[in-house]
Amino acid sequence: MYELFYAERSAAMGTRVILEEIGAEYRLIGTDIGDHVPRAPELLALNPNGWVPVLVYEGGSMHEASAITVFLTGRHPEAGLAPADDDPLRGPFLQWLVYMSNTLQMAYQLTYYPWRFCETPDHHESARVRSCIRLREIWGFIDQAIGDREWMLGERFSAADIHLFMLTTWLSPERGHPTMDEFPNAARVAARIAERASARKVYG
Ligand SMILES: N[C@@H](CCC(=O)N[C@@H](CS)C(=O)NCC(=O)O)C(=O)O
Repeated sequence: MYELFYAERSAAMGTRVILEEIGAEYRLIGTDIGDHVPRAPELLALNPNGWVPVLVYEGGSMHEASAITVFLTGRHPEAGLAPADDDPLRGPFLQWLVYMSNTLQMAYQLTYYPWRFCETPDHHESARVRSCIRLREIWGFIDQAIGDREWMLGERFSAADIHLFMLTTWLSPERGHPTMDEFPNAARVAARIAERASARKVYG
């Protein structure tokens, strides 16, 4: 039985979709990650950064959504969510997971939490504007890489597609983010994930 520190609209929803795809037993631990809200001591004990997802498994715990995905898909290979180590698609699988977490998610962080990156509030607007441009660039790179292929890995569906879908749900027009209409290839992949029973259960 897994436990997942969880909040709506967060990266933890993507982890939950993966748990659903695997068919694993899990329990959600709802936690408040609102701006400037003190974090639950139980969350801070496992992730002093105070963010979700945090996955608790027998004998341990971990944070970082992409790492959790590699961990879970490796533990449950029968779910077919990740290419095996000797599959040539393993490289692109890891590449996209890391790219989404260290590049795409960072651009989102800058728009959602500008005070973490700016010395003074008068720089927040500049950070917001620049990070919206950055979001457009990064989604553009992803869209181009997908091209007319079915999934991020070409013909093979993987947990990377679930991450992509999860990250489309963070786009916020009121923050001036681009919309998925600008990235039809990525939008196509996301739409196919949205149809899956796992995603409907979590996001429905
Ligand atoms: N690098 C982390 C970031 C996760 C993250 O950004 N979580 C957000 C919700 S989507 C969060 O908990 N934000 C609250 C905070 O950063 O204080 C990961 O990939 O798991």
